[in-house]
Amino acid sequence: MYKVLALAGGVGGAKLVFGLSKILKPKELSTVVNTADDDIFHGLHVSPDVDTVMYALAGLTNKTTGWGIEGDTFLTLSALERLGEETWFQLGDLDLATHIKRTLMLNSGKSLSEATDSLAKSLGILHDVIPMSDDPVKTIAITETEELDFQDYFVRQKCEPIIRGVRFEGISKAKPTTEFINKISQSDAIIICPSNPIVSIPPILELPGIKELISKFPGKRIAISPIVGRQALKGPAAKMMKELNEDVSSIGVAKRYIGICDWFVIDKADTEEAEAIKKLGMKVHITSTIMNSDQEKINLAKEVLNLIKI
Ligand code: FO1
Repeated sequence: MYKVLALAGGVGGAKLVFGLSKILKPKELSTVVNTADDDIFHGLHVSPDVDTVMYALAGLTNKTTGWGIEGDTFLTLSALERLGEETWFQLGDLDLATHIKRTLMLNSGKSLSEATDSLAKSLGILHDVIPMSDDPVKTIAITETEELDFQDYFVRQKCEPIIRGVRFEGISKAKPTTEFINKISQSDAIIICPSNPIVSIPPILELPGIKELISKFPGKRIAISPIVGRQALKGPAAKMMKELNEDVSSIGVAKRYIGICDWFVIDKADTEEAEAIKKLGMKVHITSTIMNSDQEKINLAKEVLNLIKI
């Protein structure tokens, strides 16, 4: 069997990683996750995308939101609100345990990779989950009037401010994790998950040296579009692309992956975009990319894995 490295952000990426994990054995699948959305809430280090992927692999995901833990309660958050804390970022009681344990490990000198590995093992996850970097990288949304930390823009302000750009603070000094580099050299295929092409995948790709390694990668590189019918499957990707004057389509996403992608997977609804994407130097696979049920996640994972053999 072949070894696959998935690059993922939050909800969309986690869905495909779940599907892949139902087909590939633990040694055959590793996931490198965006950490530029990380932030500190109530003194705790929260890694939303890492947790979204971990909860998906552990079968714990809140099915309504795609993030957080199914059936979680928010008693601690209510108590914090009564004590005068800002509580716009919804941290559930069970979820808080993850952030407390992560913070304890980081405070005791463990790296984010070590803390993630330990949390994943405790949750019974067998497939590797690897943060993109152990160094701090922070996504900043540049709006018309101010610069906002990503979660402030995304959650508190519900992506309402118009953005003029994004930047990843600290990226030029951040090192990709050793595990990330090792997995690139050990893998037969790299899968760029259907995650936000403005804020989830770019921090991973823009870490020093990563784009170069992926552009020279000898195996198959496959990306899946998170845009279907000119709309994002989930989240603000389409709104962000529009505000940045990018083509809000699978073509627009493909343009971001020129030179680092051999196969680009689009939904049947976007069939007429295939020719334009081929002109960007990629082969195109057309299938159903919507992943509402577990079976749909597995089906898309199968389709993507079949491309490795072609
Ligand atoms: N997303 C929201 O829209 N609102 C929230 O209150 C929220 C809380 C939250 C807590 C833990 C966690 O792991 C994720 C959470 N998310 C929330 C999702 C998160 O903001 C985004 O999915 C990612 O940062 C973007 O990929």
